[in-house]
Parts: sequence; structure tokens; C-alpha cells
Amino acid sequence: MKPVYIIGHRNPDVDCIASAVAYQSYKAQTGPGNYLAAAASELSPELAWLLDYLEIQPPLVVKDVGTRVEDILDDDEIIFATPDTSLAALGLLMREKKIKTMPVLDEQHSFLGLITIGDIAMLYMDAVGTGHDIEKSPEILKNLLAINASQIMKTRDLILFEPDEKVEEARKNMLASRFRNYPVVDEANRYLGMISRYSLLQMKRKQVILVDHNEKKQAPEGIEEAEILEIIDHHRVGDLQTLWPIYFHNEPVGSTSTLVAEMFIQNRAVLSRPIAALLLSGIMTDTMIFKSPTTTPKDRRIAAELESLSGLDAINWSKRLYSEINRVDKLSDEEVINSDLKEYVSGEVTFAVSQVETVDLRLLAERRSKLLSIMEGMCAAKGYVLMCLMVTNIFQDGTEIVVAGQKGHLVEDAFLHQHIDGGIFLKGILSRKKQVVPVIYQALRQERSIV
Ligand SMILES: [Mn+2]
Repeated sequence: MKPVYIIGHRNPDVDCIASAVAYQSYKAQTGPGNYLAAAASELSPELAWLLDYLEIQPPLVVKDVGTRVEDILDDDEIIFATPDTSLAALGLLMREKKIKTMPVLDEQHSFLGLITIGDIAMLYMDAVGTGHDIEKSPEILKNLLAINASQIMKTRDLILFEPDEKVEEARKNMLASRFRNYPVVDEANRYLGMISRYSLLQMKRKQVILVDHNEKKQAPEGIEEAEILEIIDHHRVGDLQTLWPIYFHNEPVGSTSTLVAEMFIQNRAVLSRPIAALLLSGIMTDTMIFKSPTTTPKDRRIAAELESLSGLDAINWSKRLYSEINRVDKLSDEEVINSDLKEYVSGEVTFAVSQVETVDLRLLAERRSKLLSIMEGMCAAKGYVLMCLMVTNIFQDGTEIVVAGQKGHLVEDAFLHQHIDGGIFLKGILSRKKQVVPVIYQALRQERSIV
């Protein structure tokens, strides 16, 4: 059975990985189906450290959920001939299974060649010949039926597909050729099945459950081709559309981990120690140790339950986590900007807000001009009207903000700020989602209405 991917946003953070991994465990306990936790891009070394420390297997990286050849392949059993299958046996098999194209494979299922019902018919007609030989036909037939697959299979001028090819590409290739069925083989030349024009019509999409995001820009590549089955999130409602009604759980709490943990508790599903620890980590990082204004009483209550289930003390564990995962000094300038970058669309324009957490803002002072020039370059390259880097210090209860882009001044105007060390410090601002992004939307809207 093809899996349903449970997947978080690009540039995964602790909350989205914790939510995906835990929700897979929840789904496995509460019903049938094949669910698989996934990450929309490579895990940071810090996240890899956390999973390794908790002895949790990292989720599969699935960067693209667009429809691929593998999605339209049948799950049916593989029917094939081997090189020494006789024509007699081949004919029986093809009649019995009602197939018109037979792959020839070796014992390891490596693809060797193809035999079509047309090829076989042609063989009979050639052997029987012009009719002069009609008296000899039993003998001709006997010889013919003894021929084996390796002697007649076609090995050249075939069109083969690979499982990760885009269905759109496959469609073009099929329309440009005249075969009935097309074999699909993997990189190691192992045969995986057959696709046909008919498989294209069935439109089997990848099925996904989105956690910790619901906007196209933050979703994995190809999301518009996928079938979204559920969304569990704590962000503003964005721009994704679905064909059918779906289960959409959105709640303004501090983390998606809170919502997933709550489901375990309410439905009495078993929360293992490592997964409880992972969910606790999701809550503590997303709420910045309960200091973010997004924190709700529910986050604290669920975190307390997770403390007892994991055997961890939330505050001590958070200190350990922060010292491991928020080391701005370990990151290159590019990594500082890109490790947690989110894009937003307002009307016709796009902007981006990136956030890192640090325990020492002085680190930034020396790097500010370099960071700014990289950000200006990104605004030009990606067409952002503005771009912010939030360097948040939860212990100083505030954020230094670096602003680039042609409309960057709007951000400076929108916040009451202090200047420190030539930078802009926003006291009490910790949350991108609640305190910064809405202000930028508002400023852009206001500017549009004036112009
Ligand atoms: Mn989150």
C-alpha cells in the first residue's frame, strides 16, 4: 500500500519534525493505513543530533510530493517471464493473466526485455508462411512452442521509465510513441511494473497530511498536485486549497506538538518516552521556553504531562536543547539566514522573514553588514520587497532585527524600537508569527491603500 506522508514545512524545525514523527505513531495506533513521517528538506545537524540523542529514526526526506511515475504504478503482483520460459508457457501465462505485454526478468527481477502479443502473433504467421507448408504445421508448431523467451524478446528501441520521473514528462513520451505498455525500472535496472495510457487517466496523487504549516510557499514542492488529507497546525490560515472536505485542525496554541500530544492523551494512545521527549522539545522550542506570546495555558498543561511521560524536567531539558540547537556561532552567514526562512505573499508582493535564536546578541554585531549584503542580494534574486532577519534572545526578552529590501523602511517605521550597537532592537518581540509577520502584512496593506 502506498504511504500517506505526514510532512512539515520546508527548513524543518523541532516542532514540525516532532509533530510528524509523533503523528505517525498516533496513526499507527488508532487505525488502519500506511503512514510515514517525512521532512520537506534535509534536517539540520542540530535536529539530527536531537533525534539521534532520543534514539528516534529520522524521517524520510521528501522534497517533492508532485505526481511521479511511481504513483501511477499498480500495486499488483508482478507477472513476468524468465529467459528460458518457453513460448508455450508464455502463451498460457499471457492468456491466463489477460496481459498483452510481458516483461522478461532474471531471478533478481532485473529487466532483460519485452515480449508483446503482437510479436508472438507475427512469429506464428512467419512460421506458417505462405500456405505451402500447411501439411507440416504440427511440426512447425512443435518447434515454435519450444522457442524460449530470450530468443524472441525485444531488447532494443524500448521506452523505459524511472519511478521518480514526473508524470507530465512520461505523458509526453507516451504520446510520442505507439506502445501499449511501458516498463518501469529503477536505477539498478530492477523491474517495478508497467504503466500505460490508461494509468495516466487514473490520476493517483500522492497523499499527504500537513503538520505545522498550511501555506503553499512553506509546503514541499509539488503540493498542488498532491491530495491533502489532513492539516494540523497553529499558524494563520493560508492559501492551500483542497478538492474535498478535509480534517483541518488549526488552533492558536504555542506549537503543533501541543496539538498532537493532546490527541494522544485524549484518545489514550501510547506515548513512548522518546516521542514524549520529542514532543516536549517541540513545545519548548516553539514557545521559546514559554516566553513567546503565542504560549497558551494548554501548552503548559500538555508540557507538564509530557514531563512525566518522558521523565524530563522541561526547563533543564530546554537549556540543554538550546545550547545544542541554537548555536548561531556555529553557522555560516548563509546558514544564519536560511536555516529558518519563511516566505509570505501579500497581494502582489512577496517578503521573507528569517529567525534565529541566540544567547548572545554581541555575536551579531560583527556580522551584521555581511548578513545585510547577503539579504539584499536575496531580495534582488528572489524578488522580495523586503526581508527581515530576526535574531532573538529569549534571555534578554527581545529581538534584534536586520532589515533589507526596497520596502525595508516599512518595518523600521512599524515598530517602536531602540538602536543598539548600530542595530535595531525590539524589546519584548519574540514571535515571528504573532508579533512580526502580522505587522508587516498590515504595513504593506496600508501602503497599498495610500498609493
Ligand atoms: Mn510550529
